[in-house]
Amino acid sequence: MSTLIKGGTVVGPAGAVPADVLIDGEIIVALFAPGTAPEGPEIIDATGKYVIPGGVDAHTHMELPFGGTFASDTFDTGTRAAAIGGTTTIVDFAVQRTGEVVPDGLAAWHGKADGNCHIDYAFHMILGGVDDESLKAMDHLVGSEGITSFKLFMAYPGVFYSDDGQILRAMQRARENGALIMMHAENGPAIDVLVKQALERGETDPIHHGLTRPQELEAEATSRAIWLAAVAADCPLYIVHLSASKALEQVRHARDLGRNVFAETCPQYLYLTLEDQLGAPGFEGAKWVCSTPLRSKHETHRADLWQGLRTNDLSVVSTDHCPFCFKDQKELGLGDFSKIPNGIGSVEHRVDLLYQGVVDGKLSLGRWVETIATTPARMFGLYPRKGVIQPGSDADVVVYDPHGRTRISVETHHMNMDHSAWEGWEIAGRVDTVLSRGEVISAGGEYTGRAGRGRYVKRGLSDYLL
Ligand code: DUC
Ligand code: ZN
Ligand code: ZN
Ligand code: ZN
Repeated sequence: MSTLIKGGTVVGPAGAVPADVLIDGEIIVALFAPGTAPEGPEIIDATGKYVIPGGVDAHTHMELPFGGTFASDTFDTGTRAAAIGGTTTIVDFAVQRTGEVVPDGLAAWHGKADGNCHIDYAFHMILGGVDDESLKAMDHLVGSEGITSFKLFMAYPGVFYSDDGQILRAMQRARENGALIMMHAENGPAIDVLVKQALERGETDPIHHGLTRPQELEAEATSRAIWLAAVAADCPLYIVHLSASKALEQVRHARDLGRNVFAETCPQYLYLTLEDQLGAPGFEGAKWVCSTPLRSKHETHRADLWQGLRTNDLSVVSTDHCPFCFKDQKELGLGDFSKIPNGIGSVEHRVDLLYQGVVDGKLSLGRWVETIATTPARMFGLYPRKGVIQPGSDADVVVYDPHGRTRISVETHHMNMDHSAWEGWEIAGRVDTVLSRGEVISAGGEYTGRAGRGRYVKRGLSDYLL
């Protein structure tokens, strides 16, 4: 079956051009100057709208085990919400839990995801312990499983944490097998000291989560990761969920030196602040507990992050979608902020939230598409199958209405969460129609996809490997 998306403006990193997009089956087969396409195919009218590659969210955590509970979105609920919000591929983090072997962690993740996803999905692997066995498993994942990126944690001693020696070994191995190392860059042992001291002073409210994770400890870990990667023969390094000006400075400096260092930020750091959390009554601030934490509006973070996106010192916007309900989940931290599960859920809103940046004059149209779709696809070995509208690519396409508006609320969102960190936000733009591999799965607010239609995608090596 063939479909023509007609009358719209196709947007990619290089800018916007009026064109009609012809899809045959699951694949984009041609672009035509307006009005020059052959007659016959089914028409999707995109007049007055943007036609963009489906979003690629390279950082999600469906069902992540954390602090004695699990992230509240399953692969079913989470990928459905993603799809409705214009994201057609996620890269989720499979987890090797500490004490578990990598293949068991991976099998468990396929067990959660396979047959349940509404859109295509791929995995990174969190290494919960770096040793001879996991390093060997890393080679196997890169060579045979389509998993070409590995996340390590400098935070959370005793849980996911790797020490500097383990990090160096994993980086050296990545340099050999072509993988990318993703880093949660916060100095965990130092944070643990601050947390303990705060609790001893009786400071138990959610706000102390952020206050005990100062940006200096993010910057220090970011810098340390950058230098460890240098020692590992310039292993490519990707800093996840970068939140703060001083950490960005480290990345910018490394990139100015020509180092193969990349970073992502997330919508919450571009828009939300510590003061949003402070303003919430009582324990409600727990809704904004995430790591890295939200930063103060009185400092330069948000403006610096937007600038970093423009200058490409920040290459990607992912959500770090890690939803927990308030009831029974966030509430685990009543009386002790350190027991609040860390995470905010936004997988449904990333495309819209970043379009608001275009409207606000903070991001160009081309850069919008590049940071939410094209670069994540290239960074994580999904390109040109994903992240671009060109002949031969999967027909993952979003028709985006720049004149529409989106209101975010727990009443209307599709994520499995009993609250929204973005409650009441009114933003410009609206996802109109979503195609995943040629199939219309969402149109005009009506969802027609189904669980199980999403396929596991084996990824190649990063385009950014040198
Ligand atoms: N880091 C993440 O990337 N996600 C959730 C929690 C965390 O610390
Ligand atoms: Zn295998
Ligand atoms: Zn992290
Ligand atoms: Zn994460």
